[in-house]
Amino acid sequence: MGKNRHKALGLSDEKVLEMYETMLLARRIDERMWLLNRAGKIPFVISCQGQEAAQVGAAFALDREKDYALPYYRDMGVVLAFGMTPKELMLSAFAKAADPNSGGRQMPGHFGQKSNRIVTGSSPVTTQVPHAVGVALAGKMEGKDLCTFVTFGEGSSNQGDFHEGANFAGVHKLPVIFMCENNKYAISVPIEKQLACEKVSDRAIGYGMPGVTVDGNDPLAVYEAVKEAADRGRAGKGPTLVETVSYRLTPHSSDDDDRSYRDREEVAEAKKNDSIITFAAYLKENKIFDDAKEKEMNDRIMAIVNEATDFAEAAPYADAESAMKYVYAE
Ligand SMILES: Cc1ncc(C[n+]2csc(CCOP(=O)(O)OP(=O)(O)O)c2C)c(N)n1
Ligand SMILES: [Mg+2]
Repeated sequence: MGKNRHKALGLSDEKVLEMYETMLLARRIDERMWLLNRAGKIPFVISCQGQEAAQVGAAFALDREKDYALPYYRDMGVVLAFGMTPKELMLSAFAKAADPNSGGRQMPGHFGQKSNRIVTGSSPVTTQVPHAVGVALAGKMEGKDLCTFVTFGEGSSNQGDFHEGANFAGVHKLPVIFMCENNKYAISVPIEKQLACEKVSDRAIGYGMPGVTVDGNDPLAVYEAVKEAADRGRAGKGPTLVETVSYRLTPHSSDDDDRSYRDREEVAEAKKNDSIITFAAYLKENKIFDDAKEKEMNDRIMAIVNEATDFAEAAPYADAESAMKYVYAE
């Protein structure tokens, strides 16, 4: 992945190690959730696996004190970087009362946390896109120096919400970063049956914004593209479309069996580009990481994952009497 590329981007050794640690934390929490699901302890998992580099690289390029994130269901890397904790994510997986996302009412992956400016989303895919445009418009009207960062899958880029939101943001030059996490599948539908154009980023020209496609397995490439998009947004130059290309390493969700629509060889081939392996190799190549530090990091993360699991499993459910809370005005 090259020599000291992070330094050329203004990223310190500590920063890129923190990036890697956030990616690895997301991966380990996700893996634990699959085990819990298969053990019958949690009902549902929808994975970030294969997209951690894109998610964390992008989040690190934003102002995490000011900017708003409107993530989609795979974005565990984004929400961890924005300040959601492993315990909070596990509370959501176990649908416990203290889950900050929805008090255990929504499916996991419906991220939302006001204190960290993570805007809650809805289950129909892409509804978060016009929301992000609206938040950016409000910020502009109130003279606030903020960008909104919204993500969605490549399948979801066919929804009207994407096109309507992108057009409005382009016309009004709003500081929105549209990031499409292209993982080559929309459930069982492969990319070539989803889009007639070559790249999702080709769509940007229709809305008067730049569109770039970057390697979604390379957190530094994603960092660079999103940083440029954020600078553009803050300078009043309007939105950008960033497409990150990687591969969905798991089935669509814990309720899907991907053996019915893709070859095992294809998945094995994609695993060779897994950013958890390739970015560790980059850090080692640049002498800021080694096998001992890797083991120490992994052990530290596993202790956090174990603690979060036990904490959430023991936490109380919401009272049945509270089921109607937040549904009707009180
Ligand atoms: C409007 C709408 N249509 C269909 C669905 C069912 N659905 C959930 S995820 C998904 C696939 C989305 O694929 P993509 O946008 O590529 O995201 P990925 O899951 O691959 O990250 C579909 C069809 C939905 N949630 N909302
Ligand atoms: Mg997809």
